[in-house]
Amino acid sequence: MNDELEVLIGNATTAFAAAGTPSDLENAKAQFLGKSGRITELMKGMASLSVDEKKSRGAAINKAKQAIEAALNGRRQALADEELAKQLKQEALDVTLPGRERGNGGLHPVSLTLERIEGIFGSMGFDVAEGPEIESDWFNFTALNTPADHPARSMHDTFYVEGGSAEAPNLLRTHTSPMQIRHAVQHVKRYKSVIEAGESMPEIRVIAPGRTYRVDSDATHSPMFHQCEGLWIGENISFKDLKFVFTDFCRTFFESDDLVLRFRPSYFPFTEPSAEIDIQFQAGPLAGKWLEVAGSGQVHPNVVRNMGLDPERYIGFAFGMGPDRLTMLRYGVNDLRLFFDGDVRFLSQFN
Ligand code: 2NM
Repeated sequence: MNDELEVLIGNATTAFAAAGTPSDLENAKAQFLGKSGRITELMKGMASLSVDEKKSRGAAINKAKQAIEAALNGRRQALADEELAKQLKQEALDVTLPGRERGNGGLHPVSLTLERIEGIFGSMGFDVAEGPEIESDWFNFTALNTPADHPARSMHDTFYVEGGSAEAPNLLRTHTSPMQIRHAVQHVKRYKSVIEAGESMPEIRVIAPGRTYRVDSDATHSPMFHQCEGLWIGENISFKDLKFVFTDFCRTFFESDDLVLRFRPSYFPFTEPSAEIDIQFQAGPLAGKWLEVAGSGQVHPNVVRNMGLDPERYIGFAFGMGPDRLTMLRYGVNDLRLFFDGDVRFLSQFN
């Protein structure tokens, strides 16, 4: 092979090496192996040669062409290898990295409070009654001696829903006391024969925790909130039992043996007499302040009658408290809405 062809091979190899991408390489190829490339030109240049000269010249050009093709293929492979290596590096997966843990989850702070309440009252012999959140006018208001002109009955305060009658539409319960009426009625039905025989019925001792609804929304009120009401009915259950039970509950719930309670006269349609219950911590950030935690009272004779019992024989007390507010007091949370925003950064702090 002559020098001219050696130089051509050298030039092609250099041009291919300079091509950084497959398309650059294809352009460089056209200069040497294309229709009007250097090899084609050399082939055309053989026209004037003799047969013998054509033979040896043709063989030499062919050899050069093969060498250039080999250089081209070598460079193609090198570029492909580079591209693959780059891609592998980019998509590298470190299988030794720790996995993303799903976490264990946990109970909502208000659920923790409800569990606490149920545990404490359970230890005092209270049943837990749960029931419908859509209530009838009878169970939510009428059976609870709530008069027609009571503000709780207004559209402004209560979410009315479809169902019931035009005069007494169904509603989202505004408290859990209707569940206590339901529970008491069931209890009375179960012990019907005992009662009719004039014997003593087992006492009704129940708490009713759950979701309740009122038209109200600010930092301390949510349209959906929780309530837990308590009821104890027997033949000789008095205000002193209420004071003992509720004092014991508060001291256990807040883990504070020197907690002081105050029963302040009040009014509820379903109790007479009625009292607001305030607590006072003797230590800690809330020490000395009177904090309202519940309403209470001796169950009104009309309500006892609506439970199917004779108010001359059966008597007792009831109370109602807000587990949301108890949770705020116990953990020092100052905005009720945090409980219902569903922000895991807040909720995960309680587990
Ligand atoms: C309260 C305050 C006072 C109450 C009354 C009854 C029932 F069913 F016996 F009539 N349940 N809960 C009651 C009494 C609730 O909440 C502030």
